[in-house]
Amino acid sequence: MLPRFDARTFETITPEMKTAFERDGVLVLDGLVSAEMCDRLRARMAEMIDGFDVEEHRTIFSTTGRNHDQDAYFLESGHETRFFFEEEAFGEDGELTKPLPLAINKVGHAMHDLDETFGAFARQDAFKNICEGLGQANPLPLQSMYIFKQPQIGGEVVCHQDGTYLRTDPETCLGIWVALEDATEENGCLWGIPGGHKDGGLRSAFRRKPDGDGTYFEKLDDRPFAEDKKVALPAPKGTALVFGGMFPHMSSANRSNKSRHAYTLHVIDGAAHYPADNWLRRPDSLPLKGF
Ligand SMILES: O=C(O)CCC(=O)C(=O)O
Repeated sequence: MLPRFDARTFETITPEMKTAFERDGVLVLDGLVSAEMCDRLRARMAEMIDGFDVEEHRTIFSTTGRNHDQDAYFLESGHETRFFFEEEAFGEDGELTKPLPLAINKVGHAMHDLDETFGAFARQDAFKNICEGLGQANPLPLQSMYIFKQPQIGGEVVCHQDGTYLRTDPETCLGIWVALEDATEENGCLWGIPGGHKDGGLRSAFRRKPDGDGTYFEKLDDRPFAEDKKVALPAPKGTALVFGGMFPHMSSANRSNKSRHAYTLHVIDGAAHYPADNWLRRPDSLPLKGF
């Protein structure tokens, strides 16, 4: 059983929290975010979906397999607000099988720098104190995702390390994942491998091609993750799970009738080097900014 910390009155990372984080690779902070803040973010996302143009999106994703437009839609999402669908959201006729708000898999990846409500949520003092308390000298929110894990069609997220996608040298990435509604084994909560962050290094790197146009995975270590050691990380609404870039984690498909909305913020240390072959590149017009 992983320790759970009552974080309703959280101010700073305690020595006990730091010990647990270093040992397990993950920190469970119950009640870190108030129900009101969770609801405010959900309401704002509902408004953003209302303003989303499905037709424009359909044009980009109209052909089977990835094409240049799809790659660009994803690559630009590092400095935009982009909408990605659940794989099972479209029928064979190419039409949505669910109403739009129940068809989107996630929205990412720069809302924390583009939208006032998301910015206020992402830059709450508690998150800054977590990053500093866990050793970051100059925490920089890099990307964020609103993840829906929709009822019945919410897709599986296979076991991965966030350092695969967001690399710094040395490794400094921190993920702060917040349950915006109860996340249980039934509706696809996160799972993780306690201590797995120390089991060898990064398994793979997701890189931008040198010409900037497209991405590829590079295998760095063939050993599989020790998935037999994974544990469920159920998270009541308002709980935050904090994990580093080496922590192997995953979530299963959601076949239940309940959604599992979550918001995750990834923060790097500006004191570390950010290699140019990361997929996420910010243009000069939207530089990273601290808390
Ligand atoms: O919410 C999920 O199911 C996956 C989230 C995740 O892998 C992450 O935030 O790094």
